[in-house]
Amino acid sequence: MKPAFSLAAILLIAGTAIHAAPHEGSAFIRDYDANHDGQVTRAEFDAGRVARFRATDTNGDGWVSEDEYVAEYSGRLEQQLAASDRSEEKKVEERQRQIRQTHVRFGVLDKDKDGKMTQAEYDASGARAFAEQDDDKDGIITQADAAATAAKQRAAREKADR
Ligand SMILES: [Ca+2]
Ligand SMILES: [Ca+2]
Ligand SMILES: [Ca+2]
Repeated sequence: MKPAFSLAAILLIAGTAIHAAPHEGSAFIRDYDANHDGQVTRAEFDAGRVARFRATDTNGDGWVSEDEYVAEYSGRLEQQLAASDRSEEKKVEERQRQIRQTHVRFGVLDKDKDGKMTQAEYDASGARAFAEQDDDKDGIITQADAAATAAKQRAAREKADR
């Protein structure tokens, strides 16, 4: 198996599995739809990523450490878990799984393995996430794109769970 494939698989499973339940809607669209028209353009996404990188770099030194990365993700995860109607037991499992995956993801995204995620490394991961969400590849993430992607991710995750 080529390394590029396992990277894609990790991102696919780890990136958005938390909002796989259809009634919870698309976290991707909720996160990046700045003008609230129900879809995400590339411009909205890029602006959102820049803002998120700055917010994640809590000590403002220009790069994101593993601790900063996990802390930022953990904050969003807790919001999603709070909004979810799953049982507490399931939430504990989900939390452990997601945090573990987030550490793995940091290691994968930190391409030169210096423990620092630069804006360029962060942007590369964002570009992949956008492409993955844009099911019909027209450069805009609509609810239909998000639903199609969520269905694929559910299938991938069920496979990974087996
Ligand atoms: Ca929008
Ligand atoms: Ca930092
Ligand atoms: Ca699209």
